[in-house]
Amino acid sequence: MAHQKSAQYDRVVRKQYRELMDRCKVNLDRMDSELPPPVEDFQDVLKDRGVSRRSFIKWTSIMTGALMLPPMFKPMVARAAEQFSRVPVVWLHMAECTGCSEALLRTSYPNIDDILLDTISLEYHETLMAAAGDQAEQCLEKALHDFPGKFVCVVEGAIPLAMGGKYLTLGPKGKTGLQLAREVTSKAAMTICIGSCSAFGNVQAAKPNPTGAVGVGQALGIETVNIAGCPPNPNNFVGTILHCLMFGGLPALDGLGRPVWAYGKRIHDYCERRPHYDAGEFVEEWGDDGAKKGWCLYKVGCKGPYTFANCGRIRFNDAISWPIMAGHGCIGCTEPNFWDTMAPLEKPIQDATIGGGEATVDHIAMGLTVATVAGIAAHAGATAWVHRDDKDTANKE
Ligand code: FSX
Ligand code: SF4
Ligand code: F3S
Repeated sequence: MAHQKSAQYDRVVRKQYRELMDRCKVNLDRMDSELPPPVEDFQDVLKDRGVSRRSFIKWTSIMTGALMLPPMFKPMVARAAEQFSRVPVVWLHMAECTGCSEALLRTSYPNIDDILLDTISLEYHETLMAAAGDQAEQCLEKALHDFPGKFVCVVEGAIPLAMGGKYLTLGPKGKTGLQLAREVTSKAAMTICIGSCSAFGNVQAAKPNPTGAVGVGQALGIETVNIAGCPPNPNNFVGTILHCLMFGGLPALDGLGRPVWAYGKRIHDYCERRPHYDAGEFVEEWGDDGAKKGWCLYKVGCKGPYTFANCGRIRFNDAISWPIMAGHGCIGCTEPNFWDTMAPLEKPIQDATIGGGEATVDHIAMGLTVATVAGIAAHAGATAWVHRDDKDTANKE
């Protein structure tokens, strides 16, 4: 009986993937004809940077897996990567430390994600652009004029609301962050919040929050795609744009606006120290024998069991390491209010039970994976995100 059910499930999933594949091809063809022409050919850029064909193919495998797609989608990921630099992007800075831009755009040596981010068509980026003052404002006006309803608005940082938003003013006309964000996001095809400040308020909204900072979605009353993390993993931003190019719509999002493919499971589910947790082997205090043996960091405050993100799976800095591998517990940086509720505690959260809940939580996580497939299928039918008319459909699904 169980065997029959599983065979039936396999058939349904295979059929969904085949249909997705067809839609993906159609969508990529359409993107090819609709996006602005590339400044440079992507394959030439890879060659100039010394990236071999083999490395590129390896990257497509990793990215396909990260997006929770089967290997048959590798050529589609490669095609979407070639279109990546043609997506017009307007990048706004609100209240933040610019760590998100640093994490995304500065690396010691480039991998494919970095090259994609280097070649991204940044029409406006306050930190990186050479222009200042009136000139910078003109760049923004030009981008809004040239790509109405077709650019991606990326927002970094929270929006202060106290005193009518005057804790943050920008540009020669002294617009508040609130005014600027409202003006630009209302003309964008979609708004991506990069980092937990932009997504949830984060550091700027930590108690006592004198500036009244909140996340972009809350400040503007709009739906946003939240690439959470302080800073977020560049891979999750790149993968989300690739997904939009491939399927013509947003990936399935969780209740906090985070793409399920990247934030659908807990840090605890991907952690290499998990066998020690299951065996009851814990670091009791910093520097003890357990710490030297790489045991579980739960008792010294790891918040991995309460934090949803894929850090342990994709790691940082060309997959070299991630916080728990480096020896410190997760501080919950992809979750709302983590500076107030999780980061300062170097012990487990009181009253939070995880032991008896494993089966339930893992069951939910598995359900989310299936929801990803269903979500992609729904979005794939939602037509192109580059069209202003489609914004509502894409954002609501
Ligand atoms: Fe926030 Fe990003 Fe943390 Fe900093 O810009 S998510 S404080 S890493 O830089 O906004
Ligand atoms: Fe890993 Fe932290 Fe979970 Fe321990 S509690 S297994 S260190 S995520
Ligand atoms: Fe943040 Fe925890 Fe990952 S602190 S970077 S979510 S391991």
